[in-house]
Amino acid sequence: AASAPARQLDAVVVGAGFGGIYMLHKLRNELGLDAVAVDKAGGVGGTWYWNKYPGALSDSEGFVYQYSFDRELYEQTPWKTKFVTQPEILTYLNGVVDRYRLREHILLETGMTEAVFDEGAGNWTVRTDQGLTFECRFLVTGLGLLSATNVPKFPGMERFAGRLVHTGAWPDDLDLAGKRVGVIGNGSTGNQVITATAPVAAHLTSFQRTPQYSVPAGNRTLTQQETKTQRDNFEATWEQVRNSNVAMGFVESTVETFSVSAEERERIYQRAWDEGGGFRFMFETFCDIATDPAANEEAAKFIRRKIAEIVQDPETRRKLTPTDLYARRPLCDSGYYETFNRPNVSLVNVKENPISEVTEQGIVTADGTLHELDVIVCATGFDAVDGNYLRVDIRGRQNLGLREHWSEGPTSYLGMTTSGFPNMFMILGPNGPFTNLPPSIETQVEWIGDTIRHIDQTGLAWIDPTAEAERRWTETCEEIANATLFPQAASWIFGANIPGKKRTVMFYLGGLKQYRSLLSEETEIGYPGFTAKTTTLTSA
Ligand code: FAD
Ligand code: NA7
Repeated sequence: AASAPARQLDAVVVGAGFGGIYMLHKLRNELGLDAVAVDKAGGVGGTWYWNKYPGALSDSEGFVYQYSFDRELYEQTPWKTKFVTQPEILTYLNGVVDRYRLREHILLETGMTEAVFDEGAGNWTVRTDQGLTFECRFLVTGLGLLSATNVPKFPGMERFAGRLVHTGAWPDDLDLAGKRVGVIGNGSTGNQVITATAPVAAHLTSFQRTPQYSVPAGNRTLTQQETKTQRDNFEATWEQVRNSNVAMGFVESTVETFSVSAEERERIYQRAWDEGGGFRFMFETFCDIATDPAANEEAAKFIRRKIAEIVQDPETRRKLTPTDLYARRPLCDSGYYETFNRPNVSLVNVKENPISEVTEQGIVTADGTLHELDVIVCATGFDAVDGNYLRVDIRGRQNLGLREHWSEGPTSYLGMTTSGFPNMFMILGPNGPFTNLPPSIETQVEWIGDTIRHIDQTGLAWIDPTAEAERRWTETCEEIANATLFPQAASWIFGANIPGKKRTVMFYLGGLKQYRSLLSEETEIGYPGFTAKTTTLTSA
């Protein structure tokens, strides 16, 4: 079919979340390139546009869950509480878009469907579901690592007469007050939805597959003095963040669990429990919870004791108590376990009593019970990291499809590039850092910006990571992951949450400090992991 002529640009950014917004600013306002961003969403904000479910809250503390590239922006950011709510983050990101005059360069409700690299011309041709075509030298994808929703398939789902929603595509018009609500899933998201919804719902049923370890978030209003101190400490904060592992804004512990007495250990756990925060509990208390099974069990036991103290009904307590490793993304909550003491909340263990079907009225479990519901909330997570990449057609050199290239699992060089796909840069691509994300996003956007500048200034047509560099990076990520307990827990961090998905390493667990140093080395040595093509060569 005839289509509109292609629009010529220097760069196309796909996605308008934390990553895409900063990238567009970098390309347009700092590098002076002609660039647009497209997003299939109806607004900017990415994660914070889509996840409008009740209780949606960051689990990074606000003072580090924002950009740091502009001190004035940092000083104006109006976080009121320690952790920040979805509406506040969405407002913030919209403010950023306006501050840097990016809005007119972002095409919303526009999904990229296809991107094809022409080796002779050194160009990407990008097509969208709105019939638009762009030709550009640089393609930057910020498709989101927790963005492609995972909707479970139960027989009869289409028959359900009420509303069936996924937390990552939350509708604007859904009010759960007075409703009979079923929540499938109890990860970070389910934990938040359940806690926020139980007080307003007529009845809430949690359909739980695996019990989770969670500690209090300890969310609270910040005093004026605290806000002032945070702003005054701008430089020290970001210096510390960039030189830490998880980039959460606290100093990670170097103390081994069994190097202190049992009483001291209890005191340290208790202090972390009272202060709040999942990452603090796992990484600020002791240095070996994520690596040493005995240390892990010691921390797990403390949380189990807390669950036993909180949950009144013995059977509910049994179902809520995890027995496996404490080795998923650490959760924190605003009264999750307490919620199960409410008379209007019930808990179904779907491992013992699986969901057999969905009917017009609700969910039927294997024991024959019909749980009558008005709303089914799927808090069932995401096809993480590569999910959105596999939902589009990206073709590199020699017409190689990204889906084929990643048939054994997603790989990259440095979390941002992949061999055979020249001048394509992924923000939070596979095997990028596992941290509080804005500082990693900034690190990547800045490296991508520098690399694009390098390509332009040295007269190159494109650069492409070598297959060898990519293989080595994958091995590095595997080695680091295997030195931790994380691969032993079935979670999205390794692609274990999606039926049929191959379990592979999907993150660089070496920490932000080390990651940044590897990126600097790559640039300083002159991009040894890449092959380059000069503009004078034209043959494909
Ligand atoms: P996203 O914000 O996911 O944006 C990706 C965008 O790409 C989306 O808007 C999507 O519509 C668009 N897109 C995808 N495919 C296409 C396509 N083919 N065409 C056009 N557009 C497309 N991280 C933390 O560090 N701390 C937290 O506390 C935290 N809390 C979270 C809470 C929730 C509920 C979720 C889901 C995630 C959370 N995260 C958190 C992770 C969060 O995703 C990142 O912090 C960050 O927002 C990612 O930004 P991004 O721009 O990379 O991706
Ligand atoms: P998660 O952490 O992947 O949690 C998904 C939850 O849904 C988890 O409890 C799953 O159980 C459950 N689940 C998934 N599929 C099913 C089916 N088919 N039946 C029953 N239960 C199911 O996603 P979240 O959205 O909570 O969090 C993802 C990240 O986003 C989080 O770390 C934050 O950074 C924000 P399982 O444990 O797999 O047995």
